Amino acid sequence: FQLSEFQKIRQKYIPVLPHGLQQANSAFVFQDVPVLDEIREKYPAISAIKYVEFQPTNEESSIPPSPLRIGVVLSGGQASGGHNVIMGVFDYVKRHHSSSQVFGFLGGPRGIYTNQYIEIDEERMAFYRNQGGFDMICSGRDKIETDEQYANSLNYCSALNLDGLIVIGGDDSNTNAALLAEYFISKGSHIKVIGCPKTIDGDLRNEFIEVSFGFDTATKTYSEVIGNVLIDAVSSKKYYHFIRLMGRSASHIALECELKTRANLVLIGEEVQEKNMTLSQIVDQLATMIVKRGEAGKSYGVILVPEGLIEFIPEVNALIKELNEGMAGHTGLTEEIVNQVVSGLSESSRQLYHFLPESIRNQLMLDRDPHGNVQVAKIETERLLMMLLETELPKRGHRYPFLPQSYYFGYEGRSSLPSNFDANYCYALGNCASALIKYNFTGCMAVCRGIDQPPENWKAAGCPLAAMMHLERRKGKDVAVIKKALVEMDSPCFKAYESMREHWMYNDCYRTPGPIQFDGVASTDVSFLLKPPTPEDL
Ligand code: FBP
Repeated sequence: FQLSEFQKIRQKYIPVLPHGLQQANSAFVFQDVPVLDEIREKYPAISAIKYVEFQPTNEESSIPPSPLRIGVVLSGGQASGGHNVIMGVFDYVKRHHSSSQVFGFLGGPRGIYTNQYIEIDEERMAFYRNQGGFDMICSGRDKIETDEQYANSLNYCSALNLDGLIVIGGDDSNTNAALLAEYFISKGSHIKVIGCPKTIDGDLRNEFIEVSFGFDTATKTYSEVIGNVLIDAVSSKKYYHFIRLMGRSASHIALECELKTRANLVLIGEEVQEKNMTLSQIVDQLATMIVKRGEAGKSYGVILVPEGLIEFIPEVNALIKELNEGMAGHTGLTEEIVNQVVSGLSESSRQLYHFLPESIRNQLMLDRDPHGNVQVAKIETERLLMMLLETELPKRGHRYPFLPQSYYFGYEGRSSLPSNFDANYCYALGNCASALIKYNFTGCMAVCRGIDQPPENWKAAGCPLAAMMHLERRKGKDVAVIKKALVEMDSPCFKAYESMREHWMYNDCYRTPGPIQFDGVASTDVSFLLKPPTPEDL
């Protein structure tokens, strides 16, 4: 397809590299990082890896450069900046040696074990510079799982004579990268495996990963539209807008959008869990706000609902866990299997299952993704809340109109043109991952630290994937996975919201952030997740 004039302008954007990655040669500082015993036992090779930080150096390398051959794969859901990671890899290896080559595995990890790839040449790369989406090589959610898939992955990467493979993915995909690195080492292969932190969800986050790429662009995209809905709400004064926001589990996206827009209320899944709030308590909170606003002459408002909320409601979570156990091993559920699974539920879960509207019941029964996750993107939690409020409000003698409108903002935020932050960040990650491969590091995630600062000052590093892993129950088994970071109740962002919650509920403090800016002061804005609002900002 043809690019728009604006896409062509963005193609010309030159990302800024951190100092530590600007020179041809690098120096390093190493650091030991703790790994859990249960992970060390299962994956001894990758557990021995150290954290390594790049330092600027002017010293020339004594080794003459030889061409590098690197494979890249995009894994899981789209996130703006994926093409810039590849661009960072491409520019790095070509700078290193003009005969270096980059190969893109097609359609996600499946492309590795089925040997589907393309070589990324100058012309193809030029087209995708600073563009959104993953369409250059596409993505997929397949996991490298079976012995045969592991063996094929190694065979095909070896046949391509790769120096390294870069897995650009979320927590599950990087878990897969870790296992692949362990497997390659155990087979005596010299092929390095490096991960890059991708996911709009913002939950691939820990002391080493400050934010995953795509979060900045996605939250800015959603906030633009939420801001527009807020102004519409206060203009017509007749609708309650329920906006569900993508983010599989953690509520980071919803919280960030709330801080950017100041909608009347955001439900935070983690708080619901922490306070053990039942579905009826959540509806109660919403109904109280709606009644009070109605009495103040306001029969309108905007409520943000994270898509992961449903899994945090204790009784729904218990139901989902039981369904997961019951459904493990089944795909393409028939009516007979559904009945069998439902009859195996505990009394309380069965009651809840039958209480839920049929649409939600069906959505809860959808096939899990290859990593065992419930497809929360398909569960219309906002509609469930609307339906329950339609029953609850009359019970409270609510005398004002309640006209709810529902929205789901999800896919439209994952493939936008990357913000300057994501364009720079991803370019740095691609450079960092390639440099790690060049210097023979494996089993690491490419990371940048201090990323609330200007990009030149970011510190690029490789962090052992094993240090991020723990055991978790998936598809009825305990498996080693990278831990997801949820919204913490004592985090600065949550605290900032909590301090304003009551005020934003009843006073319409709406904000319209407008579209993503690529020039001028607003183009360097970083998310609140990186730079939380101060009391003066609120
Ligand atoms: P990743 O974790 O792979 O980045 O994907 C996250 C996500 O965008 C979630 O926010 C959402 O629930 C899910 O993907 C949707 O999955 P799909 O693209 O398969 O519908």
